[in-house]
Amino acid sequence: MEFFKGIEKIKYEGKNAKTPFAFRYYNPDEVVAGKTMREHLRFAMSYWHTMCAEGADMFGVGTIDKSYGAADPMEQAKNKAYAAFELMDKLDIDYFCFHDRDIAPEGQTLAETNARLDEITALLKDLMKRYNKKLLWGTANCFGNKRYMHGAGTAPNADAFAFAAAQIKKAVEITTALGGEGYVFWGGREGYETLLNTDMGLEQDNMARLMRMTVDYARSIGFKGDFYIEPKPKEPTKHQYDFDTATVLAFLRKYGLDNDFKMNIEANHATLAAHTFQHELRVARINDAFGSIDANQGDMLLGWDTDQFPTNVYETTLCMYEVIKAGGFTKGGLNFDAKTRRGSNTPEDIFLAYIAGMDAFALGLRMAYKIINDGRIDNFVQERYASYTNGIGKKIVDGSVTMAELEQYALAMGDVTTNISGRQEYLENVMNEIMFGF
Ligand code: XUL
Ligand code: CO
Repeated sequence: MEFFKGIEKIKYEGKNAKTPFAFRYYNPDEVVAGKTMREHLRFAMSYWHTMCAEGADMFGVGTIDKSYGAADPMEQAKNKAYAAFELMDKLDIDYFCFHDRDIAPEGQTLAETNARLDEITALLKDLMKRYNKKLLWGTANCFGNKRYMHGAGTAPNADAFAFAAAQIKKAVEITTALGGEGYVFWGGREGYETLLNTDMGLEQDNMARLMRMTVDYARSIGFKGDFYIEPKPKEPTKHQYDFDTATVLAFLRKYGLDNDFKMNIEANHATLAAHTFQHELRVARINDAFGSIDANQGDMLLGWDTDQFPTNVYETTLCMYEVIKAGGFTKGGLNFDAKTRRGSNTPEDIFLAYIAGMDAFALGLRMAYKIINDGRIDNFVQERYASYTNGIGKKIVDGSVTMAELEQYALAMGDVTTNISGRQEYLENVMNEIMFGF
């Protein structure tokens, strides 16, 4: 059965393409700096937004039907899987990401739920082989069900913790069975609404215990992928413990988990934390914790996670600049954690949205290399710190100077007279020139 009738395979047709159903900048097999664009970008489809979400919001019901011609929940789950692979095939996307509950509906009991997961996992395995698709990462939805109303790993109720552990154990098993290259923790309910009822210390200790157990169990069953934490400051909770990259790094180091986890950075989560997307990527990169990306963009006039498809080429360029500087993706990739607007309610809109996002990242990749090859920005930064390469600066960097010696140096100097301009406006114009100079 064909679910997306009338939509052919999307191909690269270049900037003069005649149809909107074509890539203008994403040319999967084109080599850019020694790797194909496909290898650089490692695009992934998010199962939850693309296959499941029907456009409902806090004020209204869905606007697009995602029942895939079936009423029975398991029939629907199967059709959804067929539709997912048709979509990935037509969009030439190599990877996908899912929560356990996206692929199979919960049953009456945990045992029934797990049996359903096994059935769908077997189907996904077949489809992955048939279509040559891979699992970028899996995760467990430990936030949707009401049992997690107070949290999962950070629940005040040990039974909820136990249930979450059982759920994550299964999610790790199916991720491993499908050869997943990663496993994500995103703590949707792992935070608090008020400190008046919260033992923050115990909650965080318990979260760390759950993560340690997960890593140990996953390794014991042969999981070879990377573990990620996906920072987000708030929503649905008022405060989430995985607030931003810096906070997560402190958490990981406190509990000795820093060698086991990297970051899955989401653009819209960065802006909710009042950071730029580039900031979060930079913090991860300089701490050797860059892993994967949830590609989307937020709306700066709205205070929540709008999960829009990324089309802002400045953002994708600065993102790919950081990715390249981090050495590129290893097991991570660009997962479109993005949904079409509620008013963009046709299957065509889903394809057009992915095309927009993929083209925006293809442009970002091309532009990031242009910036790096141009060299003006990198050279400027290098020059700006040149005083640390000799004289007193070198001694500071080498750790071979004392405060008393620095005092002597300052006394002899009189005052700082060597500050040079930061040239921000010039650098912004260099970026414009590189991106738009014809
Ligand atoms: C929520 C979010 C999640 C994670 C996976 O804001 O981004 O979908 O990516 O749980
Ligand atoms: Co996400």
